[in-house]
Amino acid sequence: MLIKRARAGDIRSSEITSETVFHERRQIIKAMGLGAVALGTPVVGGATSGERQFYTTQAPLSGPAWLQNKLKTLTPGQYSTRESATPFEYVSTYNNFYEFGTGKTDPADNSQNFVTDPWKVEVAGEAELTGTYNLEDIVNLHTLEERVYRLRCVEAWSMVVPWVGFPLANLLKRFKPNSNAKYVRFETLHDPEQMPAQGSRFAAIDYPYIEGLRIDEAMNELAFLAVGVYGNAMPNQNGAPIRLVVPWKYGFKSIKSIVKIEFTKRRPKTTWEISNSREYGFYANVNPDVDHPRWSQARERRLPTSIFSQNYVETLKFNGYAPLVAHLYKDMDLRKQY
Ligand SMILES: Nc1nc2c(c(=O)[nH]1)N[C@H]1C(S)=C(S)[C@@H](COP(=O)(O)O)O[C@H]1N2
Ligand SMILES: [Mo]
Repeated sequence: MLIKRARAGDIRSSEITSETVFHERRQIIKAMGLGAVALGTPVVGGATSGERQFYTTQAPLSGPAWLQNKLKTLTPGQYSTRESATPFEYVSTYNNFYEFGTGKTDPADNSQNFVTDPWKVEVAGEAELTGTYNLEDIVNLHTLEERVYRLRCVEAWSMVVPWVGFPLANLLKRFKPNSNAKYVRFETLHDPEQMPAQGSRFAAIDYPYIEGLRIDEAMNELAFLAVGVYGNAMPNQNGAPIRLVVPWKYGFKSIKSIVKIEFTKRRPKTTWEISNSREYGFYANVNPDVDHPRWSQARERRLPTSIFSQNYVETLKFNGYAPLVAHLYKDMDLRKQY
């Protein structure tokens, strides 16, 4: 069953990110008695000046009706960077989503018919409650907030993305993980009919895509489940209908199009670690002091770049989120546990 409807990917960025929109929203936020300082605290993620913005949309809301209703209640969240967001047209056309191809524009080109509604998520493993749930029932329990986070890819490019979603910890706690739950494992949909690269004998990585976090990492307030960007539903190429966002780790930890979340005793084997454990570790914390075997991680190209400027910026330890996450690794040698 395929229902044609306008997708976020169909909307021109000029309709979404106009200064007027920001300005109007700021007026509303100020009228609500929330100053820029209240919205921006604590200051993490690089820039310490500038006003924290609320990126909403004037374009028609996309996604299923239940999500559109929910998006109307979107509020600015804590922990947003004050750096300005990368324009929507870059966020939604420069992607890594190997299931739809390995070129940067392949995901946007090849995912437009990807069916993401209805969608079910299974919660399994070491917890009091487990089961399979409609995405709507999961999302409706949470308040949707906007988090403007830096996203640093291991390939040394970066963006700033206004995500829409809710803290991962709020979801996990509902299932009452038991004392054996030491890790959380995430799995992407496996459906070679819809995701052509999954059926290829020459696939770059094993499918389904798997990621994982230690339980204390997963419970950190920055770990986020996103169902949208720029005040609207998640474009398919960005991991619709629900994806993880772990802003202090390299982008590959932020697994897309999640169908299963499992509490485990043992550290899960994750996709990029399986593919090449010398180059990609389980922790994958952003770290300018530990180079990738084939390139430096000391700086990054901040999108948008141009042929005239690669727009290099310095890479920050834990991608600028050290005040909120460095304690998780205080007894670890980050050169060995990369
Ligand atoms: N299932 C799945 N999740 C994935 C990937 C992927 O190929 N498949 N790529 C990862 C990588 S390497 C990055 S940098 C981010 C990119 O997210 P974006 O396209 O929304 O910027 O998604 C991550 N999540
Ligand atoms: Mo990445």
